[in-house]
Amino acid sequence: EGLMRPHNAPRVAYYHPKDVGNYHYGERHPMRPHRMELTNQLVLGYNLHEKMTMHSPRKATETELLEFHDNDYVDFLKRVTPKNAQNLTKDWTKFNVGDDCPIFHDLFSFCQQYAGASLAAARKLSSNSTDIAINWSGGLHHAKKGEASGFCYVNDIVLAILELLRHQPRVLYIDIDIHHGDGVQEAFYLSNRVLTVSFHKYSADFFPGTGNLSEIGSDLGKYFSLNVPLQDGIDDESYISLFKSIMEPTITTFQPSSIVLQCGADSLGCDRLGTFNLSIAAHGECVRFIKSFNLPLLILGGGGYRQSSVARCWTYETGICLGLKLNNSLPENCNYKEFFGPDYLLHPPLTGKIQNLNSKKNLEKIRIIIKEKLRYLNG
Ligand code: V1S
Ligand code: CA
Ligand code: ZN
Repeated sequence: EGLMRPHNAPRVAYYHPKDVGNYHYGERHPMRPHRMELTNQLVLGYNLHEKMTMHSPRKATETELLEFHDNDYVDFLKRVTPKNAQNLTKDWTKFNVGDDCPIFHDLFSFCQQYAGASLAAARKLSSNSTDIAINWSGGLHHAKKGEASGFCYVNDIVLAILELLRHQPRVLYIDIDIHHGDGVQEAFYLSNRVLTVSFHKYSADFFPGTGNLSEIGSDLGKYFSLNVPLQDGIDDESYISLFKSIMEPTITTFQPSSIVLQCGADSLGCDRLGTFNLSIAAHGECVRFIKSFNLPLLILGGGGYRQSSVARCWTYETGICLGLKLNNSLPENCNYKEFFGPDYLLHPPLTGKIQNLNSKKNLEKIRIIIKEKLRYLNG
């Protein structure tokens, strides 16, 4: 237990699978698990480990993965190696592995590690042994029941939500990764016990191409999927104001028993795949706002393709969870400090902004349409 936890500060449990930073998707691939190691070192550099409980979770078991995933898919992930992959080319199409989701060394262990961490975090919340649980290696929101998608193999978010639903009536899922949280939306599309909300860039040629305003859920789940489609270049002020004005009534109306927040950092400015202009301060403000509802909270990672920005963002957000104000100058003694030059600041000024294609009028239209949908939630 943290030695110096202020009376009003929440209990925070931090899950970092040992070795998760040592996996490699491949030289050309934008996803770098090493960013988790950078994040962890920055968290340690700021001494945040003294103020929360630190956990090295065990790997998820096959049985645990099968709570959501198909047997033949889990079996494939378990068996496939870079060496035998060539003999299994028929399965490549079926399970959607290839360029986006490559077969790399120890792939199955990687999946078990990040999923094991999200499951352990969910169990900690379920047993009311913590107020906030964090797993920056999780948040892989595109994985489907029977196939990989968009750098994601197993869906740790769906598994964690299923674990929460064993003890709780309603879970709210919020996704601020720049990509649509399609795998989580699809898993709970027919359910009124999980409300999913994704903020994302939406256009036909931007991955995964789903997440239109008109996707609202079906059957019992009708109105329990919300989508906030945005265009390039959205700035801090419009994003924060839209986020708050949608999430406040969503939480008040849905009354979740817990919240899962996917904090994909590819919505930050200067991301290698993303095209928004958010600062780390604005990204973090979304976390601060959700935390202010004082509900059991599971915080997950996700995308994020500039390693130094990802580590800064998730360290800052770990500080927000703890209710701490972190010094803008990075700690003196910190491994990998050379990654954070030339400024060595937690909040370096944004350079090279992208033109904001979201008009005030269009954002207002989105806000109104979503608020209208919320009116149907209580029948
Ligand atoms: N945008 C993008 C992008 N870049 C790549 C990529 C680039 C180089 C490689 F060696 C391998 C892959 N793939 C994509 C996207 C997938 C984005 C996934 C985001 C994941 C997340 O942040 O939301 C959560 C962790 N894929 C595509 O755009 C699909 C293609 C259509 C184009 C790229 N090729 C490689 C596959 C087909
Ligand atoms: Ca999203
Ligand atoms: Zn993403």
